[in-house]
Amino acid sequence: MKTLNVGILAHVDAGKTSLTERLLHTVGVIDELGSVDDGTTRTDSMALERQRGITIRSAVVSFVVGDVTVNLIDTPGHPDFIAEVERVLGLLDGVVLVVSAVEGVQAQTRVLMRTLRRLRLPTLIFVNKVDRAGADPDRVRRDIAARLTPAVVPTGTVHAPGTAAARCVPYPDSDPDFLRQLRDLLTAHDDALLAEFVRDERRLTGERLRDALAAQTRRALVHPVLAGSAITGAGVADLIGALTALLPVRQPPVDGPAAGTVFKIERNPAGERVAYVRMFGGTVRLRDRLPVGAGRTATVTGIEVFDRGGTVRAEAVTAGRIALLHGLGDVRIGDPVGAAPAGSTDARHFAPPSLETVVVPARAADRGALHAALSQLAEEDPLINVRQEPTRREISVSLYGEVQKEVVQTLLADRYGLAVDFRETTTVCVERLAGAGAAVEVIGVPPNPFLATVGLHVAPGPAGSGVRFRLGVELGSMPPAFFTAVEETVRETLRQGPYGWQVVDVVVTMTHAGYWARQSHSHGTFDKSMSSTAGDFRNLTPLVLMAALLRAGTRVEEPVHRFRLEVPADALGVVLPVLARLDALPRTTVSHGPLYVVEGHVPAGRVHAVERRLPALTRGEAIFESTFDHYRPVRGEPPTRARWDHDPTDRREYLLAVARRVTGHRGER
Ligand SMILES: Nc1nc2c(ncn2[C@@H]2O[C@H](COP(=O)(O)OP(=O)(O)O)[C@@H](O)[C@H]2O)c(=O)[nH]1
Ligand SMILES: [Mg+2]
Repeated sequence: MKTLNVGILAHVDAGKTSLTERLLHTVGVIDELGSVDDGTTRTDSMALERQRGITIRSAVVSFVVGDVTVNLIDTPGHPDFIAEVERVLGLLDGVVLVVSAVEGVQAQTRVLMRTLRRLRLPTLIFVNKVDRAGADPDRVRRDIAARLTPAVVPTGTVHAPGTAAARCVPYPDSDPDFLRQLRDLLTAHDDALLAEFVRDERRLTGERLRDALAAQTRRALVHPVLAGSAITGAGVADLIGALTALLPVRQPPVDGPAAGTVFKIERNPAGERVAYVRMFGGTVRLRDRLPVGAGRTATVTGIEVFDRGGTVRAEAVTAGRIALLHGLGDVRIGDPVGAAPAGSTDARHFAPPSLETVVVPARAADRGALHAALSQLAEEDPLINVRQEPTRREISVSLYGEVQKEVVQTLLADRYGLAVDFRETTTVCVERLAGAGAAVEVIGVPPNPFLATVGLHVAPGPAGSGVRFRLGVELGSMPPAFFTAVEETVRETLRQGPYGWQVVDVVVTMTHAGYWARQSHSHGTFDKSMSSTAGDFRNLTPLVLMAALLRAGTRVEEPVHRFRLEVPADALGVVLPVLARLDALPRTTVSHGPLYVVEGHVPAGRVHAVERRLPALTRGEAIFESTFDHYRPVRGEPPTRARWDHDPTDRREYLLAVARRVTGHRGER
């Protein structure tokens, strides 16, 4: 069977969940249309999602169009849950980006489109809510071309926008304006098409141009813009047609080795962990025993596939499809199932959480239960990155924002009966290298206490490149397990640089490697005092790396958001000084009739303060949106982060030991 995995992405409230529900209804999977406002949709199934009317976790529903199984993945639009979007991007064949016909392009729309373009993910744009008062599909299309991408083409027209009777009518192939628009856009990306046009204009018929539109959409070169309403259903049948006509439907090989990726973890009511797996190749059958990453294997004890708005038990799941697999044990999001899918990476598309806070149980006796509960929540949402500070035993989590914080609080109360409070939210900084540096410790040369030689060189990498580890020595010069120990320890150590923050965008090269081969006493027992073990490399690597980092020098950088603020014109005078006091720097201020639109940058740590102040200053009429934009060096004394125990060794001891060596009697080398 052919398959198509489509993500529904948008700014919060553009109508993703309503559209998903409407699509299920239109294809006949559900008889009753659920509503976000009544808390009855298929995809907002968590109690909290229904109460709040926002999507927190991605959800999968499935239906069949012709001979194609379509899996739809509804995603959260609130920036606090961007990690959830990130986790599904790698499994999509295409995307429907929803834009409201009333609000138009919003902050998160731009963040998403930038990423979709970078990933070259085929994307249809759906202008939703054409029925709502104030809908202006033409303005929104111009907005899309100006602020998202010029490579767009509307495929129809909207009659009576802004009324319940709004209708969407596709342009016929006989419409000369439509054909001219298609021709201009499509020939810009296809020289063969352009040559055909130059040779004989009449050869570019409506049919020829529609084929070219599909081909270029599948290559993510252009983006058709459709319109409609999730509430009235206008335009939705055309959207369904466009899914299979314009997005890349696939028929992956079902024989060959099974290969899939875990993208979501859930616990069922019995407490059992269930893994959402996107299959990229082969077939997984019930009771198959499969590798599941990190050298472990597991036996599949249950398979459910998505069907008609729910899930059904199945004997097998084949390439292209999504399934719930039972029995995989401790798998984590991102783990492979079977063979690792080709080209899979753990690449980051969006910024990591920029805030953190200490979680305090209402009753001190609940601390153990709280740590266990947060660790379970971290299975679903690994980026909350639960940590416990060793001396005061405080538990801390990383967050994107205040809404996510409330969600964590409510989940702890609802699922685990734990009442918690939060300490003040603080900003998570990063460390970036100021230059290059190197250090080496040689086996058998005091004061190196470990049976290992490790030399490391560190240098700044390009922005966004993360941590890259390279070998500057022969791979055959040591057993592979020792190299693995060094690389894993390098990545672990970089989570806390000299100031305690994650070191980003760094290239680490192993310049020296050495070990003592396994020695035995004459009577045959293993002599540990003369034989290197992986432990020697794990112990020595942080010392060498930290010395190299200190020599290179690191700068602490803080996250900065880009903001967009709409304020009533008469409130601008009181708002601007408050922004200035909160370090929010306006770059442009443009008047739009009765409103001013202010755009600029604000430190992530100040966003919440700005949001809190605005309602009182603007009679509640301000609209403030912000998304992460970049890191910038902190001014003044760099903040040091408390040192946590997520690795077993005491960092401060490392630092002191290393600092002593760097300045020690052996001098620079
Ligand atoms: N009038 C109108 N309202 C809509 C439409 N689509 C969604 N809504 C409303 O917009 C709000 C947000 O919808 P929702 O589906 O939760 O958006 P999401 O955050 O993108 O998932 C809800 O109150 C919906 O009833 C539409 O096409 N027309
Ligand atoms: Mg939603």
